[in-house]
Amino acid sequence: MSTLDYRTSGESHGAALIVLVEGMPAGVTVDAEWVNRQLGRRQGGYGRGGRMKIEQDSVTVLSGARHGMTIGSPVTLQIANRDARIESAPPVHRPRPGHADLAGSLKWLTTDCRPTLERASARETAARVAAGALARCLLREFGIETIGYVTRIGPVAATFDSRAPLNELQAVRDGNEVYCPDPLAAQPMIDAIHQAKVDQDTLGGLIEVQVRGHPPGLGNCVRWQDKLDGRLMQAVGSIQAIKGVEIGPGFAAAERPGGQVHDPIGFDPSQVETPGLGFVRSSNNAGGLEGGMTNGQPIVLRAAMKPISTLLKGMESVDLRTKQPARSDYERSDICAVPAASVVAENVVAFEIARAFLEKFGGDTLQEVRAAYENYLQAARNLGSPEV
Ligand code: EPS
Repeated sequence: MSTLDYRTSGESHGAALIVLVEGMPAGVTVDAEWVNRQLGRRQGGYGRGGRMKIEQDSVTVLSGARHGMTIGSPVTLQIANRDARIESAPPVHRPRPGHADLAGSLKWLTTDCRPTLERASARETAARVAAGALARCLLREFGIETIGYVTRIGPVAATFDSRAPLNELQAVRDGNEVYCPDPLAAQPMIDAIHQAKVDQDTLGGLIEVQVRGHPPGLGNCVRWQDKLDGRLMQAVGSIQAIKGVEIGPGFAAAERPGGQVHDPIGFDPSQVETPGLGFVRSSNNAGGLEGGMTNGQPIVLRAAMKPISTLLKGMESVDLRTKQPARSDYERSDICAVPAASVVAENVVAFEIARAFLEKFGGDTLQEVRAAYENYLQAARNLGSPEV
């Protein structure tokens, strides 16, 4: 049994994107339709560019499953690119500020930014969504759910209660084109994206991801590499265009005294069947993580996405061949991809949760994972009782 992990490969205009997932136990249903729904959501959202009209992302399961179930071997998922024209795609000599163009050209010693941008493109996130959605096929077996939504687009912020039941948040989110849990903010967000398009500009925003239904004790305070807060920040911070990640109130907690930040601990025996195992907190400023481990409260994480770096009107740049001033090149792109990024964040967070879950409860088969999980829950509920 290996650690749950994944690797992606593929270029934006290459033949396909591939993701190879290792460490899935045998016996998990591979719900390809569900995975494809996640891919479809990633393609959507108001403000997406022309590419999304060409592609219809869906996975082909190349390995690791039989009769729709995992068999313990690596699962390979392929998403074919319809716009597979990497060999004829034109060179890009005038790097776009904010994109990987300049840094990559200096790294790989080329005046053509094309090879860099082909891999740096956010198209790669389709593969990450497929991996996360596959991981969710496992998490769903244990009632663990993740949700991502948009809380700000440029100047427009959402107002909503993030403690609302997930199905309520999801119903509102899925009812508008910006994946926002505040129905009143959705139209002003759409208007702001439209205005950015008119201005030949782009817009960023904020994303929130929550995890619910998971047990305490995922992650580890022992090795810095295993701390789940750091791992979640890496998973989300590595999504293209994300420039900041915070857990709970994050940076705002630095402004308040401890007595107004830390979440008082209580115990309510009527709640022992809930993920907190009876331990209740009157607030959740820790965002569900203390010491790099889950504490049984919902995980709440936020990320800031900068505006897309390809501007129709271009920006001041330099032609790498001559080093003379030039407007940056234009590549077909999006005006705003914050809704899409919320889908990516929801799924990469799910993958990290599944990895941490299998670190604690892992086995070769789903049956063994379930037994380990139930055994743990029973022991944790008995903690401190006289009969233990
Ligand atoms: C994307 C595919 C890309 C862009 C976008 C995200 O396709 P193309 O470059 O062919 O238009 O729409 O990529 C970027 C925003 C970027 O900066 O690279 C996708 O599938 O998400």
